[in-house]
Amino acid sequence: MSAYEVNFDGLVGLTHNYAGLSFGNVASTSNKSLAANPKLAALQGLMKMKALTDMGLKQGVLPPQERPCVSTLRQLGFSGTDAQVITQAARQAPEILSAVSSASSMWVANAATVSPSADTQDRRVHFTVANLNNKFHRAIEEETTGNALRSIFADPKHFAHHAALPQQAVMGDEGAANHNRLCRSYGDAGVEVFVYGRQAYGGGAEPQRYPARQTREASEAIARLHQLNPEQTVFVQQNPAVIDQGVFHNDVISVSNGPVLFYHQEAFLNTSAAFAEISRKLSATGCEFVPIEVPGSQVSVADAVNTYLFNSQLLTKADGKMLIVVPQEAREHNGVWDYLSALTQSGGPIDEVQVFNLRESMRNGGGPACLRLRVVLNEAELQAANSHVLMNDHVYQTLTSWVEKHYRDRLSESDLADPQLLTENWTALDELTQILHLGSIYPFQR
Ligand code: SUG
Repeated sequence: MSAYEVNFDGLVGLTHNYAGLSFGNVASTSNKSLAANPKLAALQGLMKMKALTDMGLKQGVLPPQERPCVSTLRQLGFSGTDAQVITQAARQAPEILSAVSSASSMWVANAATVSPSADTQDRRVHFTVANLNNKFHRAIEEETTGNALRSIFADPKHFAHHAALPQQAVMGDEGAANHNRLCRSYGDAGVEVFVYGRQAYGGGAEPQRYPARQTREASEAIARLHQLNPEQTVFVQQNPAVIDQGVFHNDVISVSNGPVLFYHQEAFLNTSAAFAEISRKLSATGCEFVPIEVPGSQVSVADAVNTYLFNSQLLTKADGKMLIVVPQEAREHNGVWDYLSALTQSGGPIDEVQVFNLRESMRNGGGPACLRLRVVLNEAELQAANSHVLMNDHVYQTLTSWVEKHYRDRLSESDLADPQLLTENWTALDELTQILHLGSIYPFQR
């Protein structure tokens, strides 16, 4: 059956700031305390969504979260009015206030793992919300993420929603950022490739410097929940040495689309065994695997981390060829740009590059691919989803005006102590749930 890849981008939240919360994510820690511009960040994201929509691609939007998260602060013992809760937290535990104020849900590649109905036994689209267990500021995203996904994909005839895995390091799960799907075309059965950073039980190689956020145990649990056919599922370990160089998610070192896997030479452990398995399983679905390896001699792992070459989007165009969407940083690096220019002229499947300025998000380690969650939907599933979250001229104009009206153009960590920021958030998000017809998805609305 024919199907579309719909890219749902996370709308940047009103508290976007640089708090240095993500140990192992080089951009996050090295830009700590820089002043951020939430308005610009949100507009940069919307411009990407609009441009891809204008190219005829299907694009949706996912809402930001309620931040600061007062309910988490109350859970941690702060009390009184909402304003008092924030003031107390700012005085007694500024790190905690900072964590519960992060706009990190914008990186929706970490919202959930999604399996299209063509791969699942009950022929429904399956979603498992990521527990994001490795970072406190992200582990508190799961409830609202689940509410948003269940609101947008509501019909149980087409959509199955699973709760996040248990909040424990053994089950550390970072969602679609560590999940690739290979297929002939989107509606065909494909091979789902789960990339994990470590195996919690049974030992094996692990990074020494930075955390491996995804475990094999979590990936296997998701494959079971999604009723995937073991003959169409592959588990591959990410190379621990690249995690130690700042590759905190697999989507910082590889990206897939259709039969193509675009990856760095050092991305995986035991690459040849893994690729033989992928190739065998994919060919059983009638599709030939097309790996495109970038050698370390042309692009180093450090260059990949600094430019986010692999945190790109590979998108299929109307003519069947692929477009690669990269951040401005990849354009500004001579070696990486030379590589991209040669790639698009090589006669291979990727024949066009588009560059976007996403600097506000990039400074926190979030490139084009971090900002989007891929959801493959057939026509009936697309009809069943909430159409108000799909991007078009009207939605773009409405959201742009909404951002212009509600967002600050400067935010630093000290501003998080201002209780007025909470009021601004609630007012804006209440309006947003009406624009996008989401219902009451936020704790403050319940
Ligand atoms: O989880 N950064 C995010 C970036 C997520 C990128 N996503 C993907 N690669 N798919 C993270 O590390 C930084 C927040 C701060 O420091 O203020 C942050 O959470």
